[in-house]
Amino acid sequence: MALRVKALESLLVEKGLVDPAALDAIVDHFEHKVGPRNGAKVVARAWSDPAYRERLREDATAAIAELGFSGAQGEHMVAVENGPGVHNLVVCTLCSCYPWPVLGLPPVWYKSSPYRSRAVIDPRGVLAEFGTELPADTEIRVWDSTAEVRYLVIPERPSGTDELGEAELAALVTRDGMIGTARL
Ligand SMILES: [Co+2]
Repeated sequence: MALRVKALESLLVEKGLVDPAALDAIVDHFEHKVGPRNGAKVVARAWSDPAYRERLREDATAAIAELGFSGAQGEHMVAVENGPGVHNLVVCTLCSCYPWPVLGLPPVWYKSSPYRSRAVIDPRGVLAEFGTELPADTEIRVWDSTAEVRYLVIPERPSGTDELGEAELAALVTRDGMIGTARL
């Protein structure tokens, strides 16, 4: 696949249809500017500001847009909150729907057929394979993303972080924590 992509890119550049610098800029944009750091800021704000958390519950699309994150693949956002005894996991069983404005591009495994099918059939087993062992009495809620609705998991705020500011809190939030395959 990597070779095919490279061959296609070379051809497009050779024919003058794309500018390699523009391609680099697009990849950089999704990897570094639209990556999961955006979602981490949303989570950190939700942990720090109860009024924001309430707005996130009521209308996640609008609350996320307050921080400047909106656009394609993020038009209808729902925030799902982990808490004592509840863990949320996001999948797209049909394809690879994913909240681009807050998480960037999906990881390869998110698009794989084993993840897409097994996250629904055996979420606890899938989580264990990610190294996420949940207590037996924790309820696991699996959310199936669609072209209509995209989900962002709000992980539990780690203990011992009372003194941290938003930027420091955001640094603790991982991409997999916001998909739900990991805990923080
Ligand atoms: Co999909």
